[in-house]
Amino acid sequence: MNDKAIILQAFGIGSPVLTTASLSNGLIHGTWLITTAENKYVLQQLNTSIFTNPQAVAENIRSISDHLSSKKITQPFLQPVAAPDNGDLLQLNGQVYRLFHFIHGGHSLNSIDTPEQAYEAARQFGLFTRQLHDMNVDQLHITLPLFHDLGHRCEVFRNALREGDSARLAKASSLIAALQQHSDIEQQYHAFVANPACLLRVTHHDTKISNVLLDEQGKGLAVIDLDTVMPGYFISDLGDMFRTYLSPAGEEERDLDKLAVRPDVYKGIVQGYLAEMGNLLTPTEHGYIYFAGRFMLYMQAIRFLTDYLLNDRYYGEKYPHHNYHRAANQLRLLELYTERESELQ
Ligand code: GN1
Ligand code: MG
Repeated sequence: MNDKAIILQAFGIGSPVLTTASLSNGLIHGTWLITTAENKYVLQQLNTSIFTNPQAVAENIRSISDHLSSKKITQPFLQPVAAPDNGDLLQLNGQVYRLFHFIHGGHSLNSIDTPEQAYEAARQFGLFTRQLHDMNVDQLHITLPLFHDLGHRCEVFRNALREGDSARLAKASSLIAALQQHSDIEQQYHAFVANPACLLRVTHHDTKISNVLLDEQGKGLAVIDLDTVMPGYFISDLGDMFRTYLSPAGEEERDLDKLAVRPDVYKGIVQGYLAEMGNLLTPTEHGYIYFAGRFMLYMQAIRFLTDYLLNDRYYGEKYPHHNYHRAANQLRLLELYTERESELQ
């Protein structure tokens, strides 16, 4: 019996494992599609150095799943398989695993080609927050403290400017200076969170396109990867869609001339998100729609650059200076986005 079959058996699934295929394209966990004689499952080995409290993550996913079940919605959603004696987690040979029922009839994309795809994806993330609107956000654990707290990210960045690797600080000097041109984003962020009309909601916090399932007709089916679902602000979800959908070339692209901001995709994202959330957002929040993109691009550029200066502790690197190039990419996209402000607004 291979290791995946042993894990499934430990989850109480005796049906023989026919195939296992790696599904990983995220940076954090290991993910496999497991097909048994009777069913399909998604197995994940959790990265517990990033999610140091996997139990809290599992409890959040269970609360959301239970809340959606209680609403008798017809749309599929992510359902964890209970482990025998430890909530939804299985500990085996020093590793932590979880298992989900596979959502049938869905596929995910790795990039956005059309405004319609952007609309469908954005609508799914809007629907997710809307369907959980009547859930008390305080019921959710904060699984990654300060995750999208831009003030905190900027503090850590400023610390890296003092204590980071000196050769890397020298290499990144013009990138650092160019990023500092956008420090107004931090002030705007503080004004946003201090405003009582900007509300904490059930927020996904990782709205990249591969986290949405579409059906065969290309219509939105479900959102997946609920690890970072926590109380948060709509600018995180909307902003990460701008960050990851607007450009035909993604965050790994090193040829910065391939980056672009597509206004028709911007429109698709906004219309899709507002189709679900338009009535729930406060008038003040409506005024921060464009800002959401600046917020997330700036924060991701800062996160990659901080990691570069601190020798890639968090994201790792697949080639020399990888996080430098990722940061340069996000900064360039931020500049392109900022140039088109009046048109996008
Ligand atoms: C990480 O592993 P993945 O791709 O789901 C990160 C996100 C970043 C993203 C950048 C928990 O997400 O916040 O935006 O990389 N997730 C965590 O590619 O740090
Ligand atoms: Mg993720």
